[in-house]
Amino acid sequence: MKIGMVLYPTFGGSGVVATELGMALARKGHQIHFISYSQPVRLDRFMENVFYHEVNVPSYPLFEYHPYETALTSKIVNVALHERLDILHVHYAIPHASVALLAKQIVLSKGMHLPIICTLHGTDITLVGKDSSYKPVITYAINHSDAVTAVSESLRQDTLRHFEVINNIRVIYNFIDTSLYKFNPDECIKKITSPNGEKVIMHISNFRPVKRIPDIIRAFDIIRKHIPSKLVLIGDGPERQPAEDLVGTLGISKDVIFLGKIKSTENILPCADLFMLPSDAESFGVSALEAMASGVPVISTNVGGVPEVQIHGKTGFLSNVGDYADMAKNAIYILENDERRKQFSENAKLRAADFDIKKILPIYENLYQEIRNKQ
Ligand code: GMT
Repeated sequence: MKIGMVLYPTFGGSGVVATELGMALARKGHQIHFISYSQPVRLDRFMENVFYHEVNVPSYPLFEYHPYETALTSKIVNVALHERLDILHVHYAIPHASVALLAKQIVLSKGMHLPIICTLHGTDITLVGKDSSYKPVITYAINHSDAVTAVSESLRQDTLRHFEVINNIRVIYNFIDTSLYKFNPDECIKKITSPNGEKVIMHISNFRPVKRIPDIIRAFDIIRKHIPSKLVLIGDGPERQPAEDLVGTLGISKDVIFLGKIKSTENILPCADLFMLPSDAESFGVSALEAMASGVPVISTNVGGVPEVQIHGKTGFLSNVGDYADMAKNAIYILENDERRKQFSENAKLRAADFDIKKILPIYENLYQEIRNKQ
């Protein structure tokens, strides 16, 4: 099949999932056309069956806001007609879902049918999408897409709660390629971060307020008083500077390492003894799943789709939002006993296998086939 894949190219989870999905489909022989405003971060090598189309937005002094949606629509139309796409799969509703519908209309006026699949990822519904500035458009786009998927049951429920949905929303869970997550002690950053055998607690995100980075730092401040440990923070975003300031105020700078953005995390995650994800909201939590696939237990909040992924008391622990003291207590419980940590690690790896790409990819392929056959 020839599939157009519209996505955000950045480090956000939706872009990562879309890129990995496209690359996995390409490996199976489908032709994938990624469409975005810059090269997706995970699309960093040549691959057979993979094509990338960049959206350029010409500027003009009249435009206070650049008309990205118009340029994206035109790009989709051109790619669809030129490449004869069978299907268009857009990731993250804003603005991709409504843009896709307009592109579909334009393509139809040229005599070609372009079925649209929209995957909802989280903040496009729970934070941004439900804002009245976007809601009517998102509602329309959800109801008029040929198929809509959500990355967890929790996100499906949130969508039904916040929007007047008359379309069917199917849950297709996020996935990872578990074969990538292999432990390689020779490359382990532990040698650098923890020369005296300190435990490594890790977090990876785009450092947005929703991730609650201060809770990680405050929990770590408790943990380090009981267990010699280091905190490794990976990623960048608006909350990084305030986080660095908090680390300074608490006087724990020598134990907290900010590594910035790292493209492929599969080599670094296995160096962690524990992963923390204390978010306010999280429709799925791909980073937690990546940690679990690396055999790293997860300390997280009990929000959104996270409890659909990690199992309380088995693969890690779930706490209430903001209860960093409880997170610290749970972290110490796992870290203080090597045998116990090993058991959590095994459980995490086993659970992650439920979300292996080999299980999820055929579900997407069946959906594409079903929607294509409907025309
Ligand atoms: O929250 C992020 O870090 C980025 C955001 C995105 O849209 O790129 O992530 C959302 O989609 C991911 C992939 O489906 C999910 O794993 C994240 O849980 C979800 N984030 C939130 O719901 C806050």
